[in-house]
Amino acid sequence: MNTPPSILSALKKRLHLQPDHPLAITRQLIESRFPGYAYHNALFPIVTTHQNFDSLGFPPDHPGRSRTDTYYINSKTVLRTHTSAHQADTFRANATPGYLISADVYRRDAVDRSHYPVFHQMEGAMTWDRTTVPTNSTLAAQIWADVAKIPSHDLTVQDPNPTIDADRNPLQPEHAAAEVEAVAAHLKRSLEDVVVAIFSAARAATTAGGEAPADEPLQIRWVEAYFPFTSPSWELEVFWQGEWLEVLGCGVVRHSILANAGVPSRIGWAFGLGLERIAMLLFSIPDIRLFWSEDARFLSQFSASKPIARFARFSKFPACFKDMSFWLPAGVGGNSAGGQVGGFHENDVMELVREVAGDLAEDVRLVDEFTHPKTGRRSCCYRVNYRSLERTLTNEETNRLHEKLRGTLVERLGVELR
Ligand code: FA5
Ligand code: MG
Repeated sequence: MNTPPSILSALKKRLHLQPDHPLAITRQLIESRFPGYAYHNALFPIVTTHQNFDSLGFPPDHPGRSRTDTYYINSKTVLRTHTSAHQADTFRANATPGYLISADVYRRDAVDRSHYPVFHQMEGAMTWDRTTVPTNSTLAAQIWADVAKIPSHDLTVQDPNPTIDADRNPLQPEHAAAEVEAVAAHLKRSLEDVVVAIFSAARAATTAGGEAPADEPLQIRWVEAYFPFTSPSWELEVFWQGEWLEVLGCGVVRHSILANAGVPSRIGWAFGLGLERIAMLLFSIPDIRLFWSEDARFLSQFSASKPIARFARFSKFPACFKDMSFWLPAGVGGNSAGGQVGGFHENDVMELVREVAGDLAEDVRLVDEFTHPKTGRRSCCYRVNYRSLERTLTNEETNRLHEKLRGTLVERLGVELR
């Protein structure tokens, strides 16, 4: 068990189901682009390691399984790290060819404006039955006919790679290239339709607070990706606030997953998107922590029954940067950002910051690390940016938080402060 109470208390929130919450509005807008699909929005967040990893073909030594990345309840039970944990069961039920699953997911991860340890994903999937094709047609032709039913758009999409690449993005041995080309086209067109719908709603959004509208032209691109449960696979990125922001991963479902789920004759696609990331684009919400705000100045700005309005920021409160430098315990080799060497992992620092400072920590960054030339010991320096979204923090308050954090690092990670 490595799940702190602050995380367990999020289980009952289910923000994606709270009426008028921006995540619920975003979910409903996306659902409206997938008519005829089944929507599952209340699946229980505690799943087995089999559901979350094995059923999807994660190898036994995959880093995603480690205690530094995943919240365990016990050795065989975790807080789901993605909505894909429900793929196998939903394919097995085989109730409708298409489905969407929206849910809260949990990950030990970085602390910054677009990462939070509890967030929400929407999974989508669509499959076709290869045994029910009329004799005068082919499955690929049938799928292309379905592609033609997706509303068209005139957006420029960067998609430079071939659908199939023998090394980087291989065809599965059970599939024919023509089928996969059609499935990939249906997948990409369906998701481009979502992004276009989100952006037209964002463009049309009224500006309540005099905030300058973010009217950069919409730019999106498909990049090759890897997931154990799809091949070929892609990620979709959107250009947002000067950077490419990854909004979803997707691909052609592995045949073995459908076969193990008792539907070996089906072929199709799946995707998993970050609802916060999409909602931030839709409403111009600048920081992922805001979704957890219970402040009426936040919540009252959203209504499912009114047109989309751009979020008007409360005044921006000052940031307060504080550094903490420490020696790793003797014998622990070192740290590279995001990695684990010996017994130390950066996510342990991230989590202690969340535990001590909660949502008052905006962002945590490794700013320096070095190895002492004589002793071989490693030193790290992390910079914490303290900022409240709701008020100005006093000096005493940030000092107290930072001192508490330093003490907690010593106590829990055995580091030596410098
Ligand atoms: C997955 O979780 C795959 N299950 C997606 C998938 C489904 C692929 C079906 C193929 C088929 P990934 O770890 O990249 O992939 O997460 C998916 C999306 O969740 C990301 O693109 C991002 O939008 C969002 N996301 C990931 N981590 C965080 C986080 N810490 N905070 C907020 N959003 C996040
Ligand atoms: Mg990803």
